[in-house]
Amino acid sequence: AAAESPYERGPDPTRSSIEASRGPFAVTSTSVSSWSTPGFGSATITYPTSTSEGTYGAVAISPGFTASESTIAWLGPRLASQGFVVITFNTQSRYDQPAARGDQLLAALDYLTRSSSATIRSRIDPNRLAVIGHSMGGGGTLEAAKDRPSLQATIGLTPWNSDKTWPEIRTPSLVIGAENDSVAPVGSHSIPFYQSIPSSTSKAYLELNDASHFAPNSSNTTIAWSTISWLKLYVDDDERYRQFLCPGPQPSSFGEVSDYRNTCLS
Ligand code: 9J3
Ligand code: ZN
Repeated sequence: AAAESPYERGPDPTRSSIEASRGPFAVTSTSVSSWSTPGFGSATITYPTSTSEGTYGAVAISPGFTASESTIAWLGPRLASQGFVVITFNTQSRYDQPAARGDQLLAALDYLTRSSSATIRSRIDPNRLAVIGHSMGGGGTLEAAKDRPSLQATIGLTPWNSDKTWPEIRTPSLVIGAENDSVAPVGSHSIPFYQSIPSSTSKAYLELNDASHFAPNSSNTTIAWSTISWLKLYVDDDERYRQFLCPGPQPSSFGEVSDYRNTCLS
């Protein structure tokens, strides 16, 4: 086999392991009040208890317009139990626009790597960071990657942004749209975002069949397996997960996915 990434964590994945409600790592969570989080609101940090495999990549997750952390909280333990340190947060204002959400995603990562407890900092590799967001938070992931190209992955969940063109993006980006989204219709949001990212940047577009704008606000197996695989492949350079993304799901009108596109660069 090709040389393995030094950042591989956990056992060899299977379809059932990436779809499971929890991964192989036991996790714990800690709350952070808005008084102690510079540049974003109150937050929850969820991380693997084990240190026996070394450090983990870290992921910040923003909710959407008018929404609270609770709407994306399910992703904290879902992703952390696969071997990531995850911070889910409330934005400073529920009305913050995508650019402000992008800044807050970066502030949350900076908090994790510089100001969180020694227990948490010791688990994080500060060079392997990613951002996820729902709706305007998903639009914020593109803003964050434009501002900080050293990010290793972005994932937009039914992302919304008034800026439709992202030729600046150099960070591997997964765009997850919802077929029946009437708030951020895929034809004017997710698909143009995907298409405008350069073909030299690793990118994928996954469309949730028959789903609405709010599909990412509760546990969703398709979002989970694709997000886990994207983070593993690009944050951990873990090639064991490429099998789930390339060629990826075959769209079916009766299945979980109604469209899937991936440049599948090596
Ligand atoms: O974060 C979102 O759900 C964005 C969609 C939205 O309400 O945009 C209207 C300005
Ligand atoms: Zn459909």
